[in-house]
Amino acid sequence: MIVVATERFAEHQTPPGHPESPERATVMDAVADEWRQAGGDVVAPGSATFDQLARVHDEGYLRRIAGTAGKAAKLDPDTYTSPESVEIAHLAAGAAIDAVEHVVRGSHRRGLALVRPPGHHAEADRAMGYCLYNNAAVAVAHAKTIGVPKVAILDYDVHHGNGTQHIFVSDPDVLYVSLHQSPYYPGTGDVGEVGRGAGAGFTVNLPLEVGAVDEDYRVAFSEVVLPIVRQFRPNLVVLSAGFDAHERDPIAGMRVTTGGFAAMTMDLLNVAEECCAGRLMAVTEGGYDLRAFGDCLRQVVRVFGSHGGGTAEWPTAGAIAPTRGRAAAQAARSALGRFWSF
Ligand code: Q9C
Ligand code: ZN
Repeated sequence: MIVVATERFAEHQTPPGHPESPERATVMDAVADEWRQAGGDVVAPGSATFDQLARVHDEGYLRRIAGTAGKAAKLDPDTYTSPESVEIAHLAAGAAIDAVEHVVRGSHRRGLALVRPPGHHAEADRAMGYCLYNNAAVAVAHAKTIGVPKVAILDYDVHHGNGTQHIFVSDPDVLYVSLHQSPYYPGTGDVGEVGRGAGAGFTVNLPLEVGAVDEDYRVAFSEVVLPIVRQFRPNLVVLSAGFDAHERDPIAGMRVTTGGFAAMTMDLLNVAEECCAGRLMAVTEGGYDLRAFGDCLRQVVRVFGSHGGGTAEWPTAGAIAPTRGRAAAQAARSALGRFWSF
C-alpha cells in the first residue's frame, strides 16, 4: 500500500467555520506520518496537468478556475478559494493520478490519496459542494489512458457524487455506485438514475433515509453493491472515501461507526481481490469530524495494508432494524434488475 500525501493540502483555505477546513490536512498528515513510521511508503504528489484535467473537465471551466489563482473567490454557495487553491487543487487531482499509476503499474496493489479539496461534486463545467476538480473522475480517466479497460467507483461519502455520476453517465466501462443520505444535498442520486445510452445499468444509486446505521449499509452492500461489482468484473476499483456518514459527523444525519467504515472498505478489498488482483485505490472526499476522520482513515490504512481474503467484520447488529438499508436495496434491485442478476 502506498500513501500519496503532502502537508501542502493545508494551504487551501476556506472561510472561518467552514466544515472543509485546513485542519483536515493536519489529520491526513498525522495518518501519513504513522504509515511512514510503520515502514510504509509515502510519496508527495505531482501536479495534474491541464490535459489530464481536461479529460473530464471543460477547457473553459479550467481556464475560469485558473483565473482565480492568487485570489480569494466564491465559486458556489459552499465553495471558496484562497490565493493558493488552484495550485493545491492541481496537487489533489495529481495525487489521485499518482495513486492510480502505482496501483496499475504494479509497484503496489493499493493506493491511498489523502487530499483536499475533495472532488465528487465537481461537474465537468462547475465547482460545487467544496469541490474544484473531480479527483476520482480524473483518476479513472487516467487509468483508462494507461490501458485499464473497466473501473468500478464506490462512493460511500454521505452525499451523492453528482459530478462523478454525470461525467461517466454514458460510459459502460465505468461503474459508479453511490450510497448516500436522501433526501439531502445535492439532491441527485435517485434510485431511478441508472445511466444513459450505452451506460444504462452502470450507475447504481442507493439512497438511504437519514439515520442509517452500519446494519443498513451491510444490507445494501451484501444485496446490491457486491453482487453488481462482482458481475461487472472491474480491472481496478476506485473508492471515493468520504466519512461524513459517520455518527460523529457534524453536517449529516447518518450513524455509521468507524467499524462500519472498516467493514465497507474490507468488503471492497475482498471484491477487488476476486476481480482484479486486489487493485484498489482510494481518494478522500468529505468527513468533517476531525476525530472520526482520523479514525476512519486509520481503518482504511489498516485494511489496505492487509491481504484481504478474510470476511469483513461488520459491527454486530444493534437494536435498530435495517429498514433503511432494506428499502434502498429493494428499490435498487427493482430499478436495476434488467441489467444485473440478484
Ligand atoms: N448550502 C463533500 O462532502 N452543503 N461536500 C450545502 C446548503 C454542502 C459536502 C448546504 C455540502 C457539501 C465533499
Ligand atoms: Zn460529503
